[in-house]
Amino acid sequence: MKKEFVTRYEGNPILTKDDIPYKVETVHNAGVTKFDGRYIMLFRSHLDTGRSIIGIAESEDGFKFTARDEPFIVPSKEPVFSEYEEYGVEDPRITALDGAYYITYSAYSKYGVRIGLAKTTDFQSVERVTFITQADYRNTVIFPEKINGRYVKLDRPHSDISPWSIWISFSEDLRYWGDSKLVMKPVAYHWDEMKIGPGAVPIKTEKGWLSIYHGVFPTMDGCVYRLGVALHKLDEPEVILGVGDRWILQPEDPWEVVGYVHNVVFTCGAVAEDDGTLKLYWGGADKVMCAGTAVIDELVELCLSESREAK
Ligand code: M1P
Repeated sequence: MKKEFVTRYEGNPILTKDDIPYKVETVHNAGVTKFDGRYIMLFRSHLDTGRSIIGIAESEDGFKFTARDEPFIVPSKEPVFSEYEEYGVEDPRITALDGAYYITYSAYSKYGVRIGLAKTTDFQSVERVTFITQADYRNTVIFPEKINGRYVKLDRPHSDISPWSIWISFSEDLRYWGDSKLVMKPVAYHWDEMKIGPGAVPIKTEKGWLSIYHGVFPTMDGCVYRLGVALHKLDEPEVILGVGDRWILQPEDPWEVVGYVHNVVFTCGAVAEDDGTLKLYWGGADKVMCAGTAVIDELVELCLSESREAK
């Protein structure tokens, strides 16, 4: 039997709408980081308007989370931000960088979806920085350190000509981004053939930056969202060293197969531990939060020894 790369936590799902002190319809697609010796989770929730907000939960062990009484990020009332967040804020990713925590999130409005950047140092208050893309971008992750003096991000612009792919961009100041390049594409008749998107903030390993991404396959019964891995060169992250040919996680548990959107596992966060494992967090069927563990070296090895082409 082939190896399972991710071991699911036996207490899944770890957070659901029943655990939230205010009324929400879903709890999913959460960014997670460690802060002050604790795990902090920023999770997306649909309201019964169909629009989303971002809540916050905390944990001692990375599995049992308690949600705070109030959401953490809701659509802004401030000029400029209010215009582009009117339809909701979604899918936060958290990057620890320069002594602060930067949060990228999808901002929805009548103009489309673009990526907002927010910042916190204490997870008590949060300030908007700026928007770092125009419309039709989703799934932005910022690397946790500067590389060759520049900040680096991965994201996924929409395209009708080419399958939706992962791009890299660079910045001197986190505000203005450029030197953009496509780094990875879906592969035809493969589990990720329809579209791919960056998932968790890349994890630094001796052999490269490990990126956990999602890939989508269209079927007659709707799309299936799975997770896979890619390895970027440490000092040239635009170079992909390998992309695991096999997925590492697919919808299998009942709450991953059936939910708000069926057949979805979708990650916005993973936390690397000192023992060489990582905790992986994913939304199940856009409705609940799940967690599991994986061995970092095994994921790196999958990228290097069973690689499919990157583009
Ligand atoms: O419903 C599955 C996912 O669909 C979208 O992801 P993507 O843009 O990559 O297709 C997002 O709405 C995401 O939040 C959702 O989990």
